[in-house]
Amino acid sequence: MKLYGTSLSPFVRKVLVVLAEKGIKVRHVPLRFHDPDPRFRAASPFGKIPALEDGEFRLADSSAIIHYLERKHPEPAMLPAGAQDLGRAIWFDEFGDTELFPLLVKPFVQRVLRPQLMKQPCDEAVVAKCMTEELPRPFDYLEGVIDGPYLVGGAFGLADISVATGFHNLHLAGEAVEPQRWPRLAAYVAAILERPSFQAAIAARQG
Ligand SMILES: N[C@@H](CCC(=O)N[C@@H](CS)C(=O)NCC(=O)O)C(=O)O
Repeated sequence: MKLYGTSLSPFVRKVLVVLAEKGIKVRHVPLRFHDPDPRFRAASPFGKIPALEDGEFRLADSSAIIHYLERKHPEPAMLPAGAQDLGRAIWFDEFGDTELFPLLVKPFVQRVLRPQLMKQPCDEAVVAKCMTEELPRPFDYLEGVIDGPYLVGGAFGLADISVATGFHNLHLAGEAVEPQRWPRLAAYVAAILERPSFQAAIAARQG
């Protein structure tokens, strides 16, 4: 099994965490999005990362890949069994991918990607607006729904992975959740990112 994509991507990190939790051996190819590698492009029609190759089978998209892995390697489960818990886990996955990620990545793009990869200056106004005006709304939401170590069904799973993954990029940009304002969220994120599977995914090759 081969996984394409640098571990700097929060979406690639989601899959790396699931692979580590399930103990699945993988060959990690840490390329960047839009890499011309033909095998990668065959697995990811739009050049996005992550993409998976499992024998002749190819699949793109972190959530699609995780659902595939869950069926193929059910233990330990990353998705809950009950209807309501499953619905909520899929909600948090979607929330992480579409509401949280575009905001958490902004400071990372400005402070890390622009100077290092694009050779462009950081726009600190974008970072300040994100931290003071844009992120507080999803942070308030999360502060209100966190009532234990895990988001859904009393067990670690996809919901936690999708919500927590982008916070590592926020940290790489030198920002973090203010513990005085969002104490539950700050403690939750710290504990999830400390898991061995997350630490292994963070340490995986960046390319
Ligand atoms: N929904 C996709 C999103 C993947 C994605 O947008 N990855 C970024 C890197 S973090 C990418 O490849 N961007 C290139 C592009 O948008 O064309 C997933 O969950 O895998």
